[in-house]
Amino acid sequence: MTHYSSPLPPPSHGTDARSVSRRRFLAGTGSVLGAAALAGPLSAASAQAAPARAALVPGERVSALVIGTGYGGSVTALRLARAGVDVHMVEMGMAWDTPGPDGNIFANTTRPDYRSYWLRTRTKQPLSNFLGFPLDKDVPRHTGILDAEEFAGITVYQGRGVGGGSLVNGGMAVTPRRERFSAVLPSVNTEEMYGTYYPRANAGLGVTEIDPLWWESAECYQYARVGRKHAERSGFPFVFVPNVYDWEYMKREATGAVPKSALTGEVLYGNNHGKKTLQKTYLAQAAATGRVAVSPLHKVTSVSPVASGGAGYTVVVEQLDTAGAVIATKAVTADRVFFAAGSVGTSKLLTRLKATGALPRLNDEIGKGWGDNGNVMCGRANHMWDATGKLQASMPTAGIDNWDAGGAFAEVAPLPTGIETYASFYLSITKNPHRAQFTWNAAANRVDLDWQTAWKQPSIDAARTIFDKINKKEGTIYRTDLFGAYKIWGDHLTYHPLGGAVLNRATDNYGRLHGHPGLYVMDGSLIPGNTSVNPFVTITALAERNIERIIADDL
Ligand code: FAE
Repeated sequence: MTHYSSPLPPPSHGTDARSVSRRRFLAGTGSVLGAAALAGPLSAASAQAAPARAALVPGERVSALVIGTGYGGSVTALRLARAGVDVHMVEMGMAWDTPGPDGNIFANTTRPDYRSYWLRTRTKQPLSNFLGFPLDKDVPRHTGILDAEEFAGITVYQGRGVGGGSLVNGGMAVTPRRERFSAVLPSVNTEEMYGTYYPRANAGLGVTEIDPLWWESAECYQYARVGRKHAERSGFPFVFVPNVYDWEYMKREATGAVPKSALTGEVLYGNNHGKKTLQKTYLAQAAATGRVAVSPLHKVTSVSPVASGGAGYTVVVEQLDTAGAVIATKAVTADRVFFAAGSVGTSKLLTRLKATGALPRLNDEIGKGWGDNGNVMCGRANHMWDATGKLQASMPTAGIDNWDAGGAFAEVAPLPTGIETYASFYLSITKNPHRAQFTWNAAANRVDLDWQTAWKQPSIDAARTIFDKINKKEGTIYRTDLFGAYKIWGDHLTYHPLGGAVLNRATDNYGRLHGHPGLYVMDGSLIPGNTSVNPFVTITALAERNIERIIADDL
């Protein structure tokens, strides 16, 4: 029982010392976080609002223009503002601060509607089928929250709106194991990251660990306990991971004291309560400085040096209506521009701006080094005595770590359908060596990505090192009904796009773009394709590191 008093979940039956130490590497971000770090300056922000909406005025001059309001953009805005710089954030998605006709801001995962997808007329659900039936349905075209952006060989899911990916993601806030970090970002000082920037990021994001006692008995985590039992019976280390969900709120959801969010399956199309998105953390703090404004439904289409040869950049921005039509085109001047449009958004912009001559001095690394973080999904069909539960919390809390032996870290994911499925569902992050490149397709007037579906095979092989063994041990089989008819692997997608403007290649070692002083990259495009775990804590920590240096040296 002594383990219960530690901040880490208790060891379970069959856990050896080795797996306890492995468990600590993820759950043990506690040692990185530390209580002191969590009590840091951002932790009290949760109830505050995101920065005030303020549509850009054509012709205006701004000191710092930040493209995108996800993790990289939010860190950048806050730190610049605290350093006394006025910041304008430009976000192509909506503000997500106004309830719809049902009284909720966000749609439920099981009932997608006009709010759910970015400019699609039919949903494109990551898990497309169930028991042989297709799940997708028609929806009105709207600037909804989840973009399923299709390239030739892969669909890339991304959040759209003020808060970026934090609006739609699972909240899993994972610091990579320290000894794996140099493979992720070889030019970055590990000491500094683990001593300063990871703790700062975890504090800023409001990362905490679930109460292990509650987890052991909560109905909504039965699926995760089944996941643990099967992992450990096959000898795999099972690790708890921190999250940004408010666990006290979840406990109250379970008792019926407050409106349900995670416990009614909300995640992919937004959480109405409980999740500490960037709107409640970094962006709320940025708003509190009084120096940050945000223009939602504004999409940056061009950045180029000012024509007169003077200082700064001309930024062209299209204002959209909620049907996606351009209702105004505005040009403003910015002293500095911070690209934080996400790995795909930033890479697409820079690839096009270099190829079309708007930013001719960008180097040849632009568009390169893109990866899918090795994402691959699968389900297993359990025996009738291993029910995973009708009620499944949408926030994952744990994973199976077979990275060293098999190149896979598998998140034990929820399948919050509201019915008993007897299925265990997993999103694996794998060591996939393939890297794709963005290129400008002048004939089609678009940016292409040369990822090939067949490149997922190393990810499938890595995931199989876990699930073939578990299936053999348990006498179970893979589900073949979740991604199409008789299709085992969800190998057509990623939730974790990374790379395209890689640190110390397309930029210097702090995100300054080569060739054009005053332009910076601050988001997931800096990370070369894989983080070994879920990426947003690393994106946040890297942005914290880079902006500190940029403020000290450039401003
Ligand atoms: P991101 O958060 O994508 O923000 C970029 C922003 O820029 C977006 O709001 C865009 O709308 C906006 N934008 C793009 N282009 C333009 C333009 N031209 N003009 C104006 N605005 C623009 O970038 N990660 C984890 O660590 N844990 C998880 O549990 C997890 N679960 C996920 C679940 C789902 C369904 C998805 C889709 C992602 C998940 N992720 C998770 C990934 C995580 O959300 C992602 O790595 C970060 O959001 C990326 O952060 P960035 O700052 O790079």
